[in-house]
Amino acid sequence: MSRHHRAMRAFSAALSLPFVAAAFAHLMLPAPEAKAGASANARIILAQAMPHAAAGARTYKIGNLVIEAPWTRATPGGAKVAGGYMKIANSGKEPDRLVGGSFVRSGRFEVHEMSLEGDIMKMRPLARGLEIAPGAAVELKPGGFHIMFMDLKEGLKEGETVAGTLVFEKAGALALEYRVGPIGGGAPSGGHMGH
Ligand SMILES: [Cu+2]
Repeated sequence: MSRHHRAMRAFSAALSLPFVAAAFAHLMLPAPEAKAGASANARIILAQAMPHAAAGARTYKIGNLVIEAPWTRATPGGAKVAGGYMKIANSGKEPDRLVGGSFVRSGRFEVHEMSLEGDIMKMRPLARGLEIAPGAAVELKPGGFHIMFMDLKEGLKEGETVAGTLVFEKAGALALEYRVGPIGGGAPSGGHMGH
């Protein structure tokens, strides 16, 4: 079993199944506004309320990109991976791509996509990075596109801010801080909330 698979299992265990299902369902079902907006809007992933990140969220700008409310989650004891989330909007005329970055607490930084294969959520690195189309916004969120902080050197605690960078193909590098929200819905042991 690869290092990535182990990391993936640990990450999945940190999420509650109902939450993942809800987040994924949101990603798959276009909201009414998106349907009305014709094909030009088809690539826009609409923002979902993100209560963890709402208070004191920061917005960053670089070139034509606006990065809103970067956040991550507190890690259960010993976890070696965490997800990074934010909304990235591109007001320019050209596409740009999130191609890399860093996070001071982790050894590695990857940009991932998630998809449901059968009953199993799988995630994989995006080889060419994540495209942000002109005039569009992409939300990185649990159950969808996300940044994966791997080989964490130290756990993340709720209420902290942790520095990092994002690197865009055209806009360049941006320094930012992630707010650390609470451990996601599931039991700290990784068990599901089964009732
Ligand atoms: Cu991932």
